[in-house]
Amino acid sequence: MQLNIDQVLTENKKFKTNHSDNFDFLSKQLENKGKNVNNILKKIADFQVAIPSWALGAGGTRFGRFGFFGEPASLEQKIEDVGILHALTKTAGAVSLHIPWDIPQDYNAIKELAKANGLVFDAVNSNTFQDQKNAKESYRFGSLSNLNSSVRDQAIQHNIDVIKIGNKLGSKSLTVWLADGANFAGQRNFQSSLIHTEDSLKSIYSELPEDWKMFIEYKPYEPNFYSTVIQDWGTSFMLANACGEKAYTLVDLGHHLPNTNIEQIVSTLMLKGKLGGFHFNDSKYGDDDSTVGSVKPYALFLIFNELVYGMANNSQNPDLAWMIDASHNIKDPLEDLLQSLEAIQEAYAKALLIDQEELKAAQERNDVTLCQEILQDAYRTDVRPLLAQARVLSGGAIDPLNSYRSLKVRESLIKQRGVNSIASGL
Ligand code: LRH
Ligand code: MN
Ligand code: MN
Repeated sequence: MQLNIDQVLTENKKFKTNHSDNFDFLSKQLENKGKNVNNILKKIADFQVAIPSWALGAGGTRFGRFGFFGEPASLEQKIEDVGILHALTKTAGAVSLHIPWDIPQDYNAIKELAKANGLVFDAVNSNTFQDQKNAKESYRFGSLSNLNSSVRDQAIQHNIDVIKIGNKLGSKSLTVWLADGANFAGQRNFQSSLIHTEDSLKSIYSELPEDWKMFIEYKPYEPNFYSTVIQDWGTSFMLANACGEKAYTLVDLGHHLPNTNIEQIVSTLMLKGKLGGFHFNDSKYGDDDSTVGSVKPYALFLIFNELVYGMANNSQNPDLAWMIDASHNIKDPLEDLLQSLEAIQEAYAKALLIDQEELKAAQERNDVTLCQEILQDAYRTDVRPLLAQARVLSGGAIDPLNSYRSLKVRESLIKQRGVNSIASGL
C-alpha cells in the first residue's frame, strides 16, 4: 500500500485554515524576536530520521508479545510501511536494516521499492546477540569478545557479510551493538574480554569500504546483568579511537543508567569529533524503547540543544545518522512512530529557537537565572505550527496522525495482509 500525494493534500484541506492562523501567529512572534523563520523551516524539513525495520511490528517483552493487526510480513511490506510514514511526515526518508532479521532476496527490486517510496538505506545493523540458524558456533558466552577464536571469527565474518549486504543497498555505515558481557561476578576476565573485542572490531574495521563509517553502540546492562563489555560511552570512544577515524560512538538514549547527563556526553563526543549516530527512544527505567519524548521531553530538548550547538560549532564531527530505536507492544507501531517523529522534530525545533549568542553572553556574565530563562523560553514555545508548515512545504500532512486515522491506513493494511499477519524477522 502506498499513500499518494493527492490523498494527503485532500486531507490537508480540513486543517488548512486552522493551521494558517496558528502558523501566522507563531511566525510573527518569532520574527519579532529576530528569528529567521524560513531558515528554521528549512532545517526542520532537512532533518531526516531513519526507521528501523524492526520497529514496524508490535515489539514485545521476554514475557510475551501481543501482535498488532496487519503487521508487515516481509521486508517489502516493511518498506511500504516506512513509505507511509514518510508520505505523511516527510521526515522518515530512510530505513535501517537488521541482519539477518531482514535480508533482501532481490536487491534490485528492494532498491526500486525503496526509491519509489522516497527512501534510502541508512546504517545496517549486525546481530551477534542471537544464535543464527545453522550456525556452527554459539554466542551463548559472547561473540566478538568470546574466549574461543572460532566464535570470534564467526562473529567477525557476520559483520563483514553485513557490510557486503549494506553495500549492495547503498548503505554507508555499519552499527555494531554487542550483548557480550557476564551474568555473574567472576564469570569473565574484564581485560581479556576487552582485548578480544578491540581486536575483533579492528578486523571488521579493516574490511570497511573507504566511504563507510562504523558505529559502536554501548549499553550498561541487558541482556547481561552483571557486566557488559561495551558498557558506556567511554569504552565505545576508546574502541572507536583504537579502530581509526571511520569509527564512531553511537548514543542510544535508552542505554544509560538513570539520571545520566546524556547531553554532556553528546557535547563531549562532538567536541572530539566522535559522535556518529543516534538512536532515539524514551524510558522510565532502563532500555524501555518507549515513544520518543513521552517520558522526559525536557531532557530530550537539552540533548538537542547540545546537538544543535555541535552541528553549528563542531565541524570536526561528521553529519549524524539519526534513527528511532523504539517499539511498543500494545500500540499501533505506525502511530507510535508518527508520535516519535513528531517529538524528535519538536525538540529539534525548540533547540533551534535558543538564542545561542544571548546564552553565551549570559554564561559569560554568570547570569545563571537568565541562562535558564533563555532555555525555558525556547522550550515553552509551541512549535507545532512550524513542524506542520515544514511538512506542508515538502508535500506532507498538516496533521499526520489525524490523517493516518481518517485515511484508515491500518484498516487497509489489515485488509491486504490479514488480521493475523505477524512482523517478519523478530
Ligand atoms: C540494543 C539495541 C541495538 C539493537 C536494537 C535491536 O538494545 O538498542 O541498537 O540493534 O536494540
Ligand atoms: Mn539501539
Ligand atoms: Mn536498546
